[in-house]
Amino acid sequence: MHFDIFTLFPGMFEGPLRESILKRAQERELLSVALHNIRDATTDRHHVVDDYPYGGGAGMVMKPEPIFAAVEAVYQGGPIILLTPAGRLFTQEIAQELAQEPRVTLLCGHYEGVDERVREHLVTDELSIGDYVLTGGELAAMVIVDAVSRLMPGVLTNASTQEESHSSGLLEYPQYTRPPEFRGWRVPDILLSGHHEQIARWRRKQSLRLTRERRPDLFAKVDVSGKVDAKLLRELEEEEGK
Ligand code: JCQ
Repeated sequence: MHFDIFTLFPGMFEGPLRESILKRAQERELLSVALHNIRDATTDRHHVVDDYPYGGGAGMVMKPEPIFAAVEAVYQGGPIILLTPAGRLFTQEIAQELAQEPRVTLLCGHYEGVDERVREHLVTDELSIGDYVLTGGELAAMVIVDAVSRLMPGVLTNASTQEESHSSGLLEYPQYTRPPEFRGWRVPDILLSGHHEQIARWRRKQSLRLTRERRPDLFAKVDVSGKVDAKLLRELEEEEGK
């Protein structure tokens, strides 16, 4: 999979892309990321990328010409995504859809925003990573590259990403490692027992408990009508003295 990222600050991506799993995915040619500096597509003497907003007001707006020129010089198809607080909320489901695409273009806005003609006539999708305002779209773009890349076949060598939180719709169960006792705090006996069926049941129960408690919004969307889940939920209610 190939990402083209258009930004005024390509250096912001170097740390995250040069470490750990994303670095390995690039070395193994499962992932490629091309960083394009929008300023390189300016044609004026002073390489101006922003200008005052028509109608007045605070801040600057990114000019349309260098953005169109930069994207059109390399574009070979696929979605052109603007990162913006005004976008559709980025979810695991959208990450799964983007992981099917051979090429994705990410456009990082700065200043007070980008000229509306970029949104209307270049961008195909607008995504938000959450209800807060960043100094620019770069960190949001990095979140998308990370969440999508780890879903591509071969990028994660361990753990099936199918059985994890947000694909099942439930939060992850608690994890423990050695030692079995630390400062007097014991690992639950069931996890040391080697009874795989009982361990799976304990984990499912913990996921149900945690999701119901912390994320009632997610819990409401999960189908818990099956025999096993119904029994686990009755046990939880019993334990809680309900
Ligand atoms: C992305 N959640 C927050 C900030 C304007 C394109 O216009 C703008 C873009 C930004 C950067 O993105 C975010 C963001 N998801 O702040 C203001």
